[in-house]
Amino acid sequence: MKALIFPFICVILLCGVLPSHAEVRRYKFELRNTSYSRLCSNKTILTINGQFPGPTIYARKGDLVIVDVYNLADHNITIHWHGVKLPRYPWSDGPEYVTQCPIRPGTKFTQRVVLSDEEGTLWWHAHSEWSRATVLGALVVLPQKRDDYPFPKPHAEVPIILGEWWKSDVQQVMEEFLRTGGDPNVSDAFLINGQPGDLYPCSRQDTFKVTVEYGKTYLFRMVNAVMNNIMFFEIANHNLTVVGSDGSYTKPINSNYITISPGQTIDFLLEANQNPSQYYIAAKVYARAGFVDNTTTTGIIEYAGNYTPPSSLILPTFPRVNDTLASVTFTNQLRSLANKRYPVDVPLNITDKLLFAISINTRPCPTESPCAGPSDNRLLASVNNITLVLPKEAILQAYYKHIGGVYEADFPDNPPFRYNYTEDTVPGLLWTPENGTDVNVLEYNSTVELVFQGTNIAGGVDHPMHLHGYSFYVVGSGFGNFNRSRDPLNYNLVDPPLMETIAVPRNGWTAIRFRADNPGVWFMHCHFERHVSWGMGMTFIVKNGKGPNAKMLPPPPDMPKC
Ligand SMILES: *[C@@H]1O[C@H](CO)[C@@H](O)[C@H](O)[C@H]1NC(C)=O
Ligand SMILES: *[C@@H]1O[C@H](CO)[C@@H](O)[C@H](O)[C@H]1NC(C)=O
Ligand SMILES: *[C@@H]1O[C@H](CO)[C@@H](O)[C@H](O)[C@H]1NC(C)=O
Ligand SMILES: *[C@@H]1O[C@H](CO)[C@@H](O)[C@H](O)[C@H]1NC(C)=O
Ligand SMILES: *[C@@H]1O[C@H](CO)[C@@H](O)[C@H](O)[C@H]1NC(C)=O
Ligand SMILES: *[C@@H]1O[C@H](CO)[C@@H](O)[C@H](O)[C@H]1NC(C)=O
Ligand SMILES: *[C@@H]1O[C@H](CO)[C@@H](O)[C@H](O)[C@H]1NC(C)=O
Ligand SMILES: *[C@@H]1O[C@H](CO)[C@@H](O)[C@H](O)[C@H]1NC(C)=O
Ligand SMILES: *[C@@H]1O[C@H](CO)[C@@H](O)[C@H](O)[C@H]1NC(C)=O
Ligand SMILES: *[C@@H]1O[C@H](CO)[C@@H](O)[C@H](O)[C@H]1NC(C)=O
Ligand SMILES: *[C@@H]1O[C@H](CO)[C@@H](O)[C@H](O)[C@H]1NC(C)=O
Ligand SMILES: *[C@@H]1O[C@H](CO)[C@@H](O)[C@H](O)[C@H]1NC(C)=O
Ligand SMILES: [Cu+2]
Repeated sequence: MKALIFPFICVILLCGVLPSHAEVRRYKFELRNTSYSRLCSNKTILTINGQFPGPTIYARKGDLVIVDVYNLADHNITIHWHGVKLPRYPWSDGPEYVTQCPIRPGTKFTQRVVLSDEEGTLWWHAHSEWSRATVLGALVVLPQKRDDYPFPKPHAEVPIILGEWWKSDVQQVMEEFLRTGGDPNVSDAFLINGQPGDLYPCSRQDTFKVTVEYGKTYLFRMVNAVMNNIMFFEIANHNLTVVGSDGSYTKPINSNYITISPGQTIDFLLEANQNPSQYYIAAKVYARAGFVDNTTTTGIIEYAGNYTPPSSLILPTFPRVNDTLASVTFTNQLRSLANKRYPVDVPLNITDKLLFAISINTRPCPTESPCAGPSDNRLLASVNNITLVLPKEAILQAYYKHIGGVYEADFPDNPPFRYNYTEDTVPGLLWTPENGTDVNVLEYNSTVELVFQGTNIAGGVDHPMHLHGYSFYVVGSGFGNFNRSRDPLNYNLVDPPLMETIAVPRNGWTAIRFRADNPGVWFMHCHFERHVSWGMGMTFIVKNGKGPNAKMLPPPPDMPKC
């Protein structure tokens, strides 16, 4: 899809926010019911402009992207610009009932996607129930015109979007597990750029293929848009050089596999340096709990030139499905460039020290309802023992217009009760959380250290935690319980990676730091869709600071209403 591009002239609302080199790019998104055939069966899915994956948005660093979102389907929708900070402008951020009411069928919302320091690969996706399964696409932020990449210019760029497919309607999959209290049905396939690949039925002829020339280097921009799984990714016979993640460059990492969390993006270089032939690109799950789709999605790298194609392609050897060490080892290698051109700015003087315990929980089922969770309980999730219940009004509107009764401003800085979070068997008295719509209020410019502490309530799993409105430095991580006197001594304050999604290891912890200099209302949640549906999320309100450039901008006139 072609965007309309025009130079930036101080448009309504955003004067003074955008740099003078910025361009304005305008896209039209139409949400529609679209018929798609995968795995030998047809179904209707929600798409943007009939495309799956949806259209890629291209922009340069600092541009303003305006997207006119028309809802032509019969389902509520919101769109989130994943990894875009939207300085002082949370109105476009998208999470349903946190920053906005849904765009209802037959209505339109014009979203202003204000880019600032992001550079690299980001993405956009629906942020309403489970519709992000099919409503998503890449958002590529190129360097400014006068700038180069901090690595040799690639011959071409290849988007790779990992996805997940259910033969059933995803809305029904969601409604069913929320009704029964159990786990959602396991998906039927993983996808590379919308295609399951050779190893699934009725899929071979549409397998994603990319042609490469021997001796050339390619930039792959990979997004993990999978709903419920961290993925391992490999290309047979080739090593990969990771150069970026989450819209920020990294020191190069040479590796034969990648671990990528849902929500995360990874940019890597591929040098076409093997015998001209065809090779599998492949992805499969990393997971510690059972009940996972253990299948492998594939695409193909096809060297240009004359050769006899192999009769069958060899799959790369993956780490074992439950190989936590392989998963964590890859993620722990990520480092910022931290040089003169790309400096780091890690907060050193911390004003707010937060510890958030993130748990899967259970609650006894009322006798009358079906109950598919463990021992007659339903599954839930929580942050600091609070299961998020979304309000009927958006929190941002309530905050801006001082409407009471929508949320409470008392989200705790620490778990309400200290216990051995990662104990083999956490006492049953601790398993059932409280309901709440609570926000944690941060002063403008406060410097925050947030430690995510995984717990072993109802079984420990990894949690890919995502913060809206900010990137954060990942300064430390480990297994077991975070120790405030010992663990900070091992922090990386020199070149920590700048991320917006980070997988907290199973029964472990991860420490992040950021400066609260983006006033607004910002969601923070696990990017496993089943976990956020169970309530693993909370909201930060960052107050306005002094001076005109430290205050939230006013809402646009067409903000959807509840
Ligand atoms: C799917 O729909 C197409 C077009 O309507 C039709 O040709 C095809 O036979 C259908 N496939 C299945 C498996 O139902
Ligand atoms: C869209 O698809 C859903 C699911 O198949 C169906 O229930 C609904 O009636 C369709 N709506 C329209 C407007 O076609
Ligand atoms: C989920 O799986 C169960 C068992 O295979 C099946 O009976 C049910 O119809 C599935 N639900 C959906 C929404 O596909
Ligand atoms: C990949 O890297 C490993 C070590 O980093 C090296 O041993 C191996 O030979 C490399 N493989 C290729 C195909 O370059
Ligand atoms: C997953 O599949 C691999 C082969 O691809 C097999 O070796 C392994 O045992 C399977 N694991 C589970 C948990 O089913
Ligand atoms: C991983 O799974 C294999 C069998 O598939 C099992 O032998 C092994 O103990 C598991 N590893 C861990 C760390 O659970
Ligand atoms: C740390 O921040 C506090 C609060 O902003 C300030 O009072 C203090 O002077 C700072 N300390 C250093 C060493 O910068
Ligand atoms: C917490 O539980 C783990 C696992 O059972 C155990 O290894 C550890 O020693 C316990 N920690 C404390 C402080 O009791
Ligand atoms: C969570 O809150 C409930 C209700 O107050 C309490 O019973 C439970 O023990 C708490 N759990 C934890 C881990 O704090
Ligand atoms: C918590 O909220 C859910 C969803 O709104 C509701 O169904 C449930 O009854 C509430 N539970 C308690 C204990 O208040
Ligand atoms: C925020 O803190 C930074 C670093 O201490 C300082 O340079 C800046 O002036 C502060 N901004 C405001 C608006 O207080
Ligand atoms: C769509 O959103 C409106 C506004 O919040 C709400 O009243 C309505 O119940 C939603 N519809 C569905 C089907 O969730
Ligand atoms: Cu989670």
